[in-house]
Amino acid sequence: MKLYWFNSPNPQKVRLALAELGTPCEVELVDLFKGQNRTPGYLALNPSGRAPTLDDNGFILWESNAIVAYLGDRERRLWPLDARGRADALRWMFFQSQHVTDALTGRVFNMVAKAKLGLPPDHDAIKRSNEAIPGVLALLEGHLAKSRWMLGDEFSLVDCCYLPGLNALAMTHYHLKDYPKVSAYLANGAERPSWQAAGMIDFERAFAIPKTD
Ligand SMILES: N[C@@H](CCC(=O)N[C@@H](CS)C(=O)NCC(=O)O)C(=O)O
Repeated sequence: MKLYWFNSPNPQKVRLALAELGTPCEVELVDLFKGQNRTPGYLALNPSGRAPTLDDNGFILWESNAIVAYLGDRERRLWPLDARGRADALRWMFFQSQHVTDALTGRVFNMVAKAKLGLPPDHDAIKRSNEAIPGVLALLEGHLAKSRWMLGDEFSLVDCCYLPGLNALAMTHYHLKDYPKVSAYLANGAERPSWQAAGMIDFERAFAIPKTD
């Protein structure tokens, strides 16, 4: 199995899932900062030109949450295998990929990736993101008040889909402390051995941005 990845939130979901499952996988860097996601070779694998992409012995799959779901079905662990459990997992993964990503991206992309590239931030995008973030965080706060992990008492692969984005948001010095359950959820995720194994700590070091306000 081979994962084409970059150390950014969507590929990190898959690295976390692989680390949690203990599934051996070769990892090849697709350096987004160098445009390696736009080469003809990479586009032939993943026409969306984004990371991650998984190659499981010739089965090519892109879209991070689809890859995580595939790994859950393949390994049959940390993943519900009954119809309702799976629907619940997919519900939270679709919500993450649509609404959480929509809300967070303007802030994270402009304050983390663009800062790293030395590009000027799009302040309108940050403003729109700041307006959208409280809605999704309030929903997650309500859910996590009743549930230690996204699917209940036990960690699951769905958590691998939520933690990287929340971590990137924390790196923008967002006032996550106003959402104590979300903060605790992120802290608990970061304490798991998979965090280090997936290179999340390297990501934090590489993208550490100073607090300015
Ligand atoms: N919906 C896709 C989004 C993938 C995505 O946007 N990945 C980012 C890195 S976190 C990327 O490759 N960006 C490069 C680009 O958009 O050109 C997924 O979940 O895999």
